[in-house]
Amino acid sequence: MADIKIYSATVCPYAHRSRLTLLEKGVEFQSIEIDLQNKPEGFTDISPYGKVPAIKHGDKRVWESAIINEYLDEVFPEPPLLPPNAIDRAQARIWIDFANTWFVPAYSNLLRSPEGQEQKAAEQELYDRLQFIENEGLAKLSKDGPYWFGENISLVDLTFYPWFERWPTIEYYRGFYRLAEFPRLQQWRDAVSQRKSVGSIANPKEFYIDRYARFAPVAAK
Ligand SMILES: N[C@@H](CCC(=O)N[C@@H](CS)C(=O)NCC(=O)O)C(=O)O
Repeated sequence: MADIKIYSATVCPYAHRSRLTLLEKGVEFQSIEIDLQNKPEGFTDISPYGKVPAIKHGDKRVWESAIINEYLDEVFPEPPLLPPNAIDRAQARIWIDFANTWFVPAYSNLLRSPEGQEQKAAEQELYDRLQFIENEGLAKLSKDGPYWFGENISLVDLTFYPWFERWPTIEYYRGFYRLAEFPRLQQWRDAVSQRKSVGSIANPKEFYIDRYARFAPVAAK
């Protein structure tokens, strides 16, 4: 049995990515829920940045979700979650980087913007990112398959999906319903949501709406 422990928080989309990767690999693992408001003593011995996710594999430690996912893909090669050739793997890493440096900040900015010009700018920013995914990503790479790279699920799907499971937060708190304008993205989200791995740890939208209230400030009166 693989001796894997993942230090996680149910609310955290980054930890969600790495739990999905473990589930897709079919590896047995132990998930340890960390209370991020009250981290256990010594947590930085396991996760030097003090964040989730982090994993322990035997006595080895890995942290940072994107790095954890690539590590898991290397040490548990079946089923592979990166494409077989170098150019497609490069594309996959570009999209994982896009998720971290362009998409997630846009989602967070909108959630954190209660009103006014700042909120309008954040809406536009998120809209632009969705449009880029639709036209530059899914339209060019998915072909007729359900996933980012067509027929086979990959780390790119697992990297983005947690924010789409949390999408009701952006609708509820910011009235942003514009995902409806992107048919490929919606089909992609539906396909990924049907995965056994995803279903096995999915939370209802009420869970996220409740837990994300603290990240979505209301306008001052
Ligand atoms: N770049 C990190 C981000 C992880 C992250 O921000 N985790 C948050 C929870 S979603 C966390 O642990 N926050 C606790 C803290 O910063 O003290 C990754 O990809 O793993």
